Amino acid sequence: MGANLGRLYNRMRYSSFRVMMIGLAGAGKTTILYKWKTGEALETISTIGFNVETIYHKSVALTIWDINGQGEFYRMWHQYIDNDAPGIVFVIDSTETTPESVAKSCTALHDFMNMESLKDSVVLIMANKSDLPGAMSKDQVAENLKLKELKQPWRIHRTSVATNEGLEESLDWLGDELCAKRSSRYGSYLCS
Ligand code: G3D
Ligand code: MG
Repeated sequence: MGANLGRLYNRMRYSSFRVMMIGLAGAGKTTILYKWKTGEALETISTIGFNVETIYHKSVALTIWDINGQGEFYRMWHQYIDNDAPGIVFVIDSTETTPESVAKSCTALHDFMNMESLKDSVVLIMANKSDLPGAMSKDQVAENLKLKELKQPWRIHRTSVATNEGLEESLDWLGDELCAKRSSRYGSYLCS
């Protein structure tokens, strides 16, 4: 009874969205997810399959699916969409600057975002590990990933789990953008 009431209260208090977090292995997806969840930079192990957590941020509840990007597994990301992925988070390791790595990330992002079922989604790009020497600038990452070719609304943030750079701002943008999209479709009463 108490748990049910708690769930009902949360449903009334927060606007809920499903978010898919993708990116190649080692980019920092799982570390970011648990930093958002716990406030700590926890030690991670390679993700087998996926992790899923709900992050409460201001007036939104983001249920974030952190999907394994190892090897060729990224070709299976689409299997998790289930026709409901209004928010996409793409994480890239900004210290991975070799042409092969950049090209692989770029292809993975665009192949994924070109799917018809994601045409109304919004996409947050996290240029992660900004604390490390040699990390690309935001503009370099935007150019390498050809972000201007994305058809969906997008935003890029330089992020670091070590310094906290961009982590809060990333959630701010994602929450605001998802609320704005939903409000424009169903009416402004849904998000505060
Ligand atoms: P993934 O889930 O995208 O595969 P992980 O990536 O979250 O497992 O992270 C891979 C490695 O990157 C981890 O280190 C993690 O600590 C590190 N990492 C993640 N984000 C950052 C960051 O912002 N800055 C720095 N310096 N490191 C980061 P290990 O050593 O465990 O492989
Ligand atoms: Mg992982």
